[in-house]
Amino acid sequence: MVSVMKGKFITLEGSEGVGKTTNMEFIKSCLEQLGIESVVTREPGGTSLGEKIRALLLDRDSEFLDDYAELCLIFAARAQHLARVIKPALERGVWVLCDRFTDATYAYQGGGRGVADENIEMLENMLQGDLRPDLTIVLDIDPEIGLARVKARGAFDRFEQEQLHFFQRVRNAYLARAAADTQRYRVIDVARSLAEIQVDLRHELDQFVRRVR
Ligand code: T5A
Repeated sequence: MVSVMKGKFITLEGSEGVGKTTNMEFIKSCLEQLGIESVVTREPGGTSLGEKIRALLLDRDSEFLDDYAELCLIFAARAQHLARVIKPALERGVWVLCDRFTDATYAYQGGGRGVADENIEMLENMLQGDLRPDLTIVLDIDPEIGLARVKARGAFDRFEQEQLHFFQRVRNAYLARAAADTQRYRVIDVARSLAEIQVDLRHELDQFVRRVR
């Protein structure tokens, strides 16, 4: 169900190195040009507690994390993020641009680790009620290319150390979710130049704004 908040909730998703960070400020500036105030945030993270949890989750030297411990840490960070940042902004009429949200949990913990979707859904319903993103943009690329981009940037974190087939499952999970709900999701091929990608991003944002205004 689409949120009934005053602001709109846009999430940016995709496997590793798809360019979420690179494109987030561009999205914010497109909205600004349309006279829309927005706040940029990320998951895991977005609050002081969430950033501490993020550090635990990404630390490649941390002890082996049980799949359900990982899942619960992610949702603990999300609960705090929803209560302190996302819902207050939406209630004020400010749009929220979030670098990853619950789709990442379905893709990484569900598709990647094999946690059953029903278990993720249970936590999603418990913590979010009927709040879902209004628009989810999935940046899509062959994980081999995405990982090469990340590698060129520096050392891998705990997730990035996974094998290629893990990221193929992550990608497939994103694409399956997008195919099942063409109203909410837009998939953009990012195996292209930034200029080409941003033409598509701009187009999708213009269409979305026209639809919801
Ligand atoms: N996670 C998260 C879960 O498992 N479950 C969950 O529920 C949630 C919320 C951290 C990790 O947490 C996991 C998934 C993640 O592994 P993150 O920080 O969002 O989440 O993870 P990353 O995907 O690792 O973020 P990155 O910062 O590494 O990737 P980005 O932001 O997608 O990519 P970006 O913009 O940094 O670009 C990567 C490199 O590619 C270049 C950039 O300059 C940069 O060097 N680049 C391009 N190069 C050529 N052509 C283009 N078009 C390019 N676009 C970008």
